[in-house]
Amino acid sequence: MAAVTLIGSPVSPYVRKVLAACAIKGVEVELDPISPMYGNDDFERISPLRRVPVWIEGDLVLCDSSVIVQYIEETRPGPSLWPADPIQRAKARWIEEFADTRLFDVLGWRLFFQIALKPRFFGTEADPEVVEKARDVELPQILDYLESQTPETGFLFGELSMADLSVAPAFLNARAVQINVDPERWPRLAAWLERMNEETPLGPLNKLARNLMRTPLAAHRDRLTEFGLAPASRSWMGEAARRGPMTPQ
Ligand SMILES: N[C@@H](CCC(=O)N[C@@H](CS)C(=O)NCC(=O)O)C(=O)O
Repeated sequence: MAAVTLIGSPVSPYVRKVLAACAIKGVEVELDPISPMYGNDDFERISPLRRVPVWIEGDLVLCDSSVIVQYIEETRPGPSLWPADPIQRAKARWIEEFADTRLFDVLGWRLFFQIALKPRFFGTEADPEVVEKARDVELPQILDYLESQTPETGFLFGELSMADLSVAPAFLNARAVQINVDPERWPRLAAWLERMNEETPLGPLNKLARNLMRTPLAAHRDRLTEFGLAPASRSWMGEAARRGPMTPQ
């Protein structure tokens, strides 16, 4: 199999999702840890939505974390990334879909992007109405639902699966903007998030993401080796931040 390059900063929950899948399957990748906003013209040619992660393996270019993870599952030996039972597997795929859409809309776009990235990359302040509604109305509804799906012990479907690794990463980004899961109100979810950090490959990746959040973009490549990841031999990073076709205002 050809060497793999993965484009995307581990600050992205979707990139950590793919890196966690690689860790479980023992797949080695070279990483170009760019923020998608800083992708250059070549990046836009291979990622028409200007989004990360992007997987490059020889002539194959894949966009979208779910597509990439499915490809890893189907082409690599090692432990399965999904529950064996078809009913459990279908339910796990729904949780992945919920995480990639509704959960990320609120934690990623309406909280982390608004509060942390918009001012830093585009010089515009967060919209307080968007942030307040996301924090006080939308997020509690999501957390109530996830609490109802979370067991007291173990992982969402018993063994660790992509369901867990799709939901958990964005909570780190939320925590970076002081949005936490109250353990009094959502005890199972809060305890499961601890287990995800302490007992799964997501823990070290979260540590790397926290480190990168405090590091200037230009120095991100240098941090990878400290965390056991290989930097890619080329980069798709451009000069200035640009919005993609689906970046919110
Ligand atoms: N459904 C996609 C979503 C990927 C995504 O939204 N990635 C974010 C980073 S966390 C991104 O690249 N955003 C840039 C933009 O939309 O402008 C996936 O699962 O990979």
